[in-house]
Amino acid sequence: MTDDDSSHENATDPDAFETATRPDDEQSGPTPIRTDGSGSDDSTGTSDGRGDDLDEESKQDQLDEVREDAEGEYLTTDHGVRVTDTDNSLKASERGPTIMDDFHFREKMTQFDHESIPERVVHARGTGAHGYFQPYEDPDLGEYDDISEITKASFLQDPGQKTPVFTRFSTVVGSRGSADTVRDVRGFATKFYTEDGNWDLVGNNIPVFFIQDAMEFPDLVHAIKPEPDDAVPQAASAHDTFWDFASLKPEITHMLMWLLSGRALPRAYWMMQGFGVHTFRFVNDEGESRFVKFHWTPKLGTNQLVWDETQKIAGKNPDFNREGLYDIIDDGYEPEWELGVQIVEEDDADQFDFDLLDPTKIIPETEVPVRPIGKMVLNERPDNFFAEVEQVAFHPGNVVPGIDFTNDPLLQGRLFSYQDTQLNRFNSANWDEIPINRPITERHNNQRAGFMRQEINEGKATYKPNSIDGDDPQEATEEEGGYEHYAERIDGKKIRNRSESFQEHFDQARLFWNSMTEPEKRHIVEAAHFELNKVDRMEIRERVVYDLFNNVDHEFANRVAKGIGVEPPESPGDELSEHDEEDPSLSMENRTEESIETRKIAILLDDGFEDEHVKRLQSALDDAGARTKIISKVVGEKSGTDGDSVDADQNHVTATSVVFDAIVVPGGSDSVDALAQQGEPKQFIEEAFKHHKPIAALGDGTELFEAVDLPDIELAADGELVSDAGVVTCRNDDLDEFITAFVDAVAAHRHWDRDPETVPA
Ligand code: HDD
Repeated sequence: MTDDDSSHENATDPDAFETATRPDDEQSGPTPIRTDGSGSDDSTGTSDGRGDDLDEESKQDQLDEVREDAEGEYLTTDHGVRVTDTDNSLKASERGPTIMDDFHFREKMTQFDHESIPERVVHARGTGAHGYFQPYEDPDLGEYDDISEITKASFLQDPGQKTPVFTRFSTVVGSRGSADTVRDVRGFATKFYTEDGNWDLVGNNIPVFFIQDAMEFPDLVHAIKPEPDDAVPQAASAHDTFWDFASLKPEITHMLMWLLSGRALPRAYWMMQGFGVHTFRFVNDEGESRFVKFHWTPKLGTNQLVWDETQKIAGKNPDFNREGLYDIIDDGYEPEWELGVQIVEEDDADQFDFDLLDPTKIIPETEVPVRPIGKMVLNERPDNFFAEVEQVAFHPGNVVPGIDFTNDPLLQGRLFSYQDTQLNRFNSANWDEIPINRPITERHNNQRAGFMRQEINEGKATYKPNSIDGDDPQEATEEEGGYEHYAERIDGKKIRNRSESFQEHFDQARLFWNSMTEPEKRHIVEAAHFELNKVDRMEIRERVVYDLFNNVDHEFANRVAKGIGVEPPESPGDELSEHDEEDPSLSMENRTEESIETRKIAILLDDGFEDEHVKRLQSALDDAGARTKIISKVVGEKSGTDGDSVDADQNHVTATSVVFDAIVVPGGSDSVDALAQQGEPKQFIEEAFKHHKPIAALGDGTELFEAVDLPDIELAADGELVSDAGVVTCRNDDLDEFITAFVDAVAAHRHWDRDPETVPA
């Protein structure tokens, strides 16, 4: 509660803003915050200007003012002079030297020489899209009736209002040109262009972090980036310096468990969760604060790739996740996430056996449920990658009234680092004027100079107080939308150390391990084998097993040790707490969804396929929102047994099983015979099987499955449909039954109940 409660009394009353006036001058008060970017002198603006005229398109309308379309236009210099020839430099005689008069050459070359900016020191590789956020009509807030009871953030109040957003997804470690499918954390950063200014939720797809204090961030990043002497390896944690650092930092253990799991190999950006990671504060207009954790939950489930597959995709299509996002938006699908919050009363903060300010800890959902409060939809790709995705600049310090910080020492350090890093990237404090970073709300202050200043501020006085310009721009009161920091009481001595409450490091790592299914545990163990076998120094491998993993789970430590040449520890670690708690929300297997929307399905065929099979499959899968591609030896027209034809979209030179979610082989003896003569279709099937993907065959297509190695799988005999561990085969004419079984298998995403160990693909 702030000292002056009365200062909050009008904050939820929209009319309060309409009548908000400067304290000393009833008549000439500042125009209330506007949202249409059209200037403060528009007295026809609706009501208080705080939302009535803000909608999904507001940011796009603003960007339209700077969009440029060259269609049908003349080529000009940067200064607007039309150009007659852009291929030949101006020379003194036909074979003579280029001369200084050639302003077009100099300009073209200078622009080119300067067209790269420093890549982000972390999260360099990414992609982004526009969309909107919309609060839910009736969020399930548990004991609270209304969201205004917990936060005054105005963009969260009205279910009728859509707030424009721009979201950038990224990997962390790799350079700008590195592959998308590496084992890494994914960044999940959203800029909300709210009526109260920009809020940046700069999170990750993993809810905890490696370290507890921002002071350690440069060390962490130096350790995980390519090693300094040879700049190897690119975009990978599997090397000595990272594991050396990790082995000496027990607080990293919880994060390692997530990093070694399928979470670090998301199938798609729209199939991963997002987390604000830190505990933040919600503040209501009574000035009351509650702790909050932010969660993004994807509508299509949280799904992963498998390791062998990711490595192959990195070669076949290094842009897999980037391109995938734009492909589905182009296809008309609008990826969606639910925003949820975990809310903890200030008085309850001490009830947990960990510190809410420790970013290596989650609040288990078994203890505090996630309350859904709204949704985000991404529906528009950028027009220009550089202008939008590269130049978007996030900053956790960008908050709006109703959202505040806590003393999490990692968050506190971030509040400095992001502003600083943007100065390095843009070489100017005016990076906030770049169109993608500008708020929709108006900006008025006395910062009016610096490199690349865009705005032209009128007036003489660039200081406060001033009498020359009527002391404008004015400070706002809290009721007028001014940001008031939560008045947290702080008592204590200045001290450089780590709180006692931050000292327990293994309980939640164990909770994570306990909550995994056996296939998920196997994934973690195999990932640890890969990572640690890449570490040359044996003492580092030993420290990871003995000092970290053996304090999580003894059996886990043993399984890892056996695969990396380390003597398995005889007894559990000294710091192991043998709790057997689980949290089902941690397992990705509990987070798949029924829908097959956006899944990519390959139909393998050749001339002589069963027309009916292909027609029915294409229309059923299309109706369910999946995307099908026909793959054949040669692209172009393929004819069916009944005289119909289809066009093969891709051949085996460019198509590979790893970029598909599922595979189906229709019947038709000529088609199946042709496929059986080729190596690639068989490799397609075996590889998809090895990666636990749904595969299906109809009629004669089943014979192709018989010709490959699918260990312990039952295939359909005459007149049957068999669905065994995601392998669906059918030898009867009931196409409906087959399609239902196949769609179910695709919805399950991956089938872990197979043993593909012996399959060589
Ligand atoms: Fe950070 C970028 C997420 C800790 C310093 N961070 C960056 C991005 C994301 C995160 C998603 C990319 C934003 C974009 O797409 O442009 N960072 C996190 C999360 C953290 C975290 C979830 C822990 C909870 N970061 C963190 C710390 C520091 C930084 C402790 C330094 C004290 N992060 C940066 C940075 C970056 C950045 C160096 C690089 C590019 C940028 O900021 O804009 O300032």
